[in-house]
Amino acid sequence: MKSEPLTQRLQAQPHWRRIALASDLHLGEQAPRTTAAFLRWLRSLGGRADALLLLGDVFDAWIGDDLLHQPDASPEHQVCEALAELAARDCRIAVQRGNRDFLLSGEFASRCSACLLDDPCVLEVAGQRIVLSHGDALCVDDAAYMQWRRVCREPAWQQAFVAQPLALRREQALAAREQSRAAQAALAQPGDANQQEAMRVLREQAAPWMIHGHTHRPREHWQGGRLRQVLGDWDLDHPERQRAQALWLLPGDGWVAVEREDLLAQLQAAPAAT
Ligand SMILES: [Mn+2]
Repeated sequence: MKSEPLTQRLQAQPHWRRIALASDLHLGEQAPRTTAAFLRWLRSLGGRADALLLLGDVFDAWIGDDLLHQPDASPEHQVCEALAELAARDCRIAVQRGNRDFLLSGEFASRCSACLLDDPCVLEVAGQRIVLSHGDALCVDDAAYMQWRRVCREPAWQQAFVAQPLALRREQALAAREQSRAAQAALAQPGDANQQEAMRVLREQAAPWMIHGHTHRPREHWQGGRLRQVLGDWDLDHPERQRAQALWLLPGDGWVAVEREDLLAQLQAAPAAT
């Protein structure tokens, strides 16, 4: 597995007027409705978005780019295809890796004409510096997770993992998901981002504004003139917790407007077939 150059600084083009952001879609075979809804949303963005920034956990699991070598119509293939189609309609696509799809790599990126964002990455738009992050690295209070994160981001660990047969990797990914579900269920309150850590990253990046996902707690946190804005996750597969939202950055002349868009009604109303 070759390591890919990651984008650390994303410079918005001067003509960009509408930038869409989303994260934590957790797409895959286990989420057919969410996947179909996301595909519909991607198709609706052509001509409406100048850029699409996906801040991690687009896929519920990603066991290696070579799964794209399989001749099938898997959700992964469909998403890549839809992203490539959107890119062909003049929408710049940037994808950051999350804690579920941290193995997204160069082949995925070139298949869908996307660039891969480092974490953190700084978006420069209309004179503003905005830190983009998945958000798992901010959960520093979870020592066990932070330890696992260090291990699985090691190139040697990743090379050994992807060297295994696909079927075996699938099993391991499933087991890891079950394990993480059990660990989450055992907690009174699932882990959240650490506010002090977020402020430290903002100071380090000389930026007043951060956008991240991962925690599934969409809201705005203000502290000392700095803003931490959290994206929501998507889920249209469980009737009791339907949700789908995007954040829009609307750059003007030296300023940026922000809009949260609830997509649920629009995506539920559309026919289920893609
Ligand atoms: Mn995550």
